[in-house]
Amino acid sequence: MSSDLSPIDRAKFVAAKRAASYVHSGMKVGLGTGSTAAWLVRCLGEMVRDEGLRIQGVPTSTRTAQLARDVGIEVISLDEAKWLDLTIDGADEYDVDLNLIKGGGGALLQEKIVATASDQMMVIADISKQVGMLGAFPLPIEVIPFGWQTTKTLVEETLISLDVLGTSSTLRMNGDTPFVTDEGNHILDLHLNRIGNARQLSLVLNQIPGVVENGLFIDICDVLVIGSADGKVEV
Ligand code: ABF
Repeated sequence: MSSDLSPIDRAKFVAAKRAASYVHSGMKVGLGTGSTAAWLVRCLGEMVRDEGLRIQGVPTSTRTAQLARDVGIEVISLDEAKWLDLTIDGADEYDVDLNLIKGGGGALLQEKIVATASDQMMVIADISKQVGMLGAFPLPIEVIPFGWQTTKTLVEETLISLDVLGTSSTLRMNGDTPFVTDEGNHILDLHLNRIGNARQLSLVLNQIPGVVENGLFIDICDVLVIGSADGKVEV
């Protein structure tokens, strides 16, 4: 599966492959979204097909649900699962404390709900996602469409009051129209550069009416599996 991969895909693949080795029959597994998580789903699909792995997967997006079904994984809803043994997902950034920025793929809301409903969350990533301080990657926040421009103004005023560097935000677009999440919401990407106090920022953002959730994952990730292009994996 990995012979013709680009260096970056090889790094993602080896991280995903290692993470898949932690999955055993009988487990209920949260399935992340994004290109790294897609490698995981394909690896698990191979294990279902070739090794008789029996798992139930709770996808974090419609595209992951489709891929999981395509590769033969039994898909159930979070309400059917109620609680999960393990969620494995990608990230846009991670720091030394295992705090994350997620949501570049637009699925942060389901990703956060599913990860929080799991005994353990494992993040798979290539080494390029590692940062000293979160914030170089624009922080996604999911907002309801009603009054989104007012919400955007409130978010920017809040950032100014917190003295967060860089205060601009942009509405994520899909061509000529606003990007729409699986929940029917929009995404604002906050260009902050550095997030000094991620915990505080996360709490404050979620208090703004119109904000549904933000892409800071604080104290949610338990384990990092980092892949490199040379095939090495660090856990
Ligand atoms: C999801 O996919 C996200 O939360 C994150 O935004 C993104 C990472 O994508 P990729 O694995 O393609 O780099 O996990």
